[in-house]
Amino acid sequence: MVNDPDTLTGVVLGGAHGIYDVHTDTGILRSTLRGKLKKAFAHAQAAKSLGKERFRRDKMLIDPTYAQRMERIEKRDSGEAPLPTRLSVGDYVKVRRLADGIGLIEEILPRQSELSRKDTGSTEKKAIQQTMLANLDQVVLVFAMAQPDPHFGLLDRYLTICEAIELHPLICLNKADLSHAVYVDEAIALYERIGYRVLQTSIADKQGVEQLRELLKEHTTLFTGPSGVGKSSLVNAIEPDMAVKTGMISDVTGKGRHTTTGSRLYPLSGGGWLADSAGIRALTAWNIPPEDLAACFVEFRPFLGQCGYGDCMHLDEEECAILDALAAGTIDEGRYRSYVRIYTGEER
Ligand SMILES: Nc1nc2c(ncn2[C@@H]2O[C@H](COP(=O)(O)OP(=O)(O)OP(=O)(O)O)[C@@H](O)[C@H]2O)c(=O)[nH]1
Ligand SMILES: [Mg+2]
Ligand SMILES: [Zn+2]
Repeated sequence: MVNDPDTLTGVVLGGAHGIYDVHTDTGILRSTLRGKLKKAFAHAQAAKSLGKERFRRDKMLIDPTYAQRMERIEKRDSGEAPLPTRLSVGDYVKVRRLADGIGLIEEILPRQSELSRKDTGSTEKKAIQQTMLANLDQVVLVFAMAQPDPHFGLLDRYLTICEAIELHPLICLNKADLSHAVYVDEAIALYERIGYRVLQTSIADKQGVEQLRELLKEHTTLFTGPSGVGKSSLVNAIEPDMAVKTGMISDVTGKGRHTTTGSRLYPLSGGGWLADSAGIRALTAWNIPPEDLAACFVEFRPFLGQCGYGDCMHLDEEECAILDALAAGTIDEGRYRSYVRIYTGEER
């Protein structure tokens, strides 16, 4: 089976109701999970008593791949272990090409990471983790240098989420062609000092666009940031054909573009994937437990464990190593304020 030329490795771009679009080297395959087809197989078995040949012929009229599919399933159905059936956008899969544009997902490959949303039901206890995106490994946090003026408190919020789920963040300050306030330059220096990569880009003069495109290669990246900062403009500059491509994918699924549930991935011509805005909801829905928050501020880390109290929350406790570092100017005041704001649950 490993050498079967019809078995390909692909990436799940999107899906709904048990039908998934899988991107492979030979195009997008509209695919079902093997488990789903098992049900169809059971249905076919039941139909046998009604006259197998007639059922087959009728079925063939509405689905030309039916006979082929059933044959393959019959062959494979003997004594194999069940496969995982929970599939997410971003999953790498083994998919069997059954016909032009049609596939069968046979195996889900191990995930490198997953971004899940805590679905809190009627009771807290029933909260379940729903995976929104698999294998996402990078987030580009886009802000404008001006118009609108950047709000670094919001950037800190995004950064802590990235740190909490170990997603690599890139800070992108767009509209570098516009004149901007001094505090923006100070912030750039600060974020670079604490270890973040800060890109300055502009659509107007294409500054930093090539650099950004390079950084997206071979990654699965989510773009996020406030409205009007130029996220769409950046994506279009990086991938001019993106709009065309998304249109094509919509045709394959036969669905409109305004899907409200689930995320979608878009292939980048340079290699790698871009996650769409549904992933953003998953990201911002993330709640960091208060006791984990300080460690999500990267520059706080060297001081953690050095406070007088083991359970120090670094708010007004005595012998607090974080407050000492703040007083000494080692920790930036604005960043500390962000810590307090997020800790106390203040809106921005
Ligand atoms: N001067 C300047 N304007 C830009 C730049 N990038 C984008 N813009 C403009 O900023 C406005 C907003 O850009 P969008 O790409 O729609 O912003 P967005 O982040 O996708 O906004 P939402 O979709 O609302 O979240 C548009 O008028 C763009 O032309 C830039 O680098 N420099
Ligand atoms: Mg946009
Ligand atoms: Zn402390």
